[in-house]
Amino acid sequence: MAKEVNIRKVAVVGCGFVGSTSAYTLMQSSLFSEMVLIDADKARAEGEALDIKHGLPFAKPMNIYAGDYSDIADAAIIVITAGAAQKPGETRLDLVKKNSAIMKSIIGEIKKQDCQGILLVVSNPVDVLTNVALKASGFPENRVIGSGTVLDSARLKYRLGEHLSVDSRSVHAFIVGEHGDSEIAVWSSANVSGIAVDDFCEMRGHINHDKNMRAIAEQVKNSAYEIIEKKKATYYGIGMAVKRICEAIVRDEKSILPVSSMIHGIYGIDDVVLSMPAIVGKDGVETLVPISMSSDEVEKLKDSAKTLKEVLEQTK
Ligand code: 6V0
Repeated sequence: MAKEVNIRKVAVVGCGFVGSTSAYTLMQSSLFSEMVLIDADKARAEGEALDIKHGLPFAKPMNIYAGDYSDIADAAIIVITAGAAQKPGETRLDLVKKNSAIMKSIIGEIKKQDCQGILLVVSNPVDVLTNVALKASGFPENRVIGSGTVLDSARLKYRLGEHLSVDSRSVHAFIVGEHGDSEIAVWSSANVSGIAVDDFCEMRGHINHDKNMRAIAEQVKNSAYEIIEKKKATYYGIGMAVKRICEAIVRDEKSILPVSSMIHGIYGIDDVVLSMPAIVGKDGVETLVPISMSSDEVEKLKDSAKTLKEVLEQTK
């Protein structure tokens, strides 16, 4: 019989840069009282658990340990960050075959435990791997989420906040579609505390909207490549994004986050996993929020869905 879910327990599978940073961020969040770390390299998981534990006297008590798959049976959230990372010059989609095989093997282990928790996929290409995880696990669609464009949207908010000299938390803007090269910045609904982004730009003395917005969207899209070029991996921003998604789930916040999930029939897009704003709470994705998009943005979203479907085909 399936073990009852412990809402205060999280598992992190894959303890490289992203997994260990997510674990460190989760330790500081006080969201959980138990965290199990799993990695193909057991010594790595043990080392990370030990290192993170030494921060506990400065945080809240918590049981952190390196374990194996039998320890995840009652975890409320299983964060999957295992896989090969993007190399300089390599697109996220180049990683697809390598990481699909890893994902299938991990899901096979998770299935054996009859878990009732939520799968939060972070490994790239995240949309494709969330799809792989969904199909391989047989879990209901609401319980299989990808971190999607939560990170990209944060990068966009950050850049816009910087451009407009305003707190990035007052910027409301989404990147949707693929977490990657075909992602779309939804300018048509972007606003700063209810003021349309173009109007706010004018208020701050910026007049060249189209040029500026295009440049900002490009910077956001290329920021992972830039960081990888400079420091080999990205992990702080995604660590915070993982914490934010876990928070929405554990506290049943019903927050609107652009996580990656299975799409059925939005703008004619069907049976593909990509990011759209969604209400996220204790059951994972509760429902999608169909924000208004211009016809040009919708066309780009359809192209993004097509790209993802084609890549998914390559995994078969
Ligand atoms: P890393 O530092 O190489 O860590 C990967 C870890 O996975 C290593 O510790 C491996 O031992 C472990 N691993 C490999 N295979 C298995 C397995 N079968 N079971 C358990 N553990 C395994 O990579 P890094 O942490 O930098 O990146 C991890 C993944 O996150 C990559 O796919 C990145 O592309 C992806 N990212 C996703 C982001 C997002 O926004 N979704 C952002 C940044 C990175």
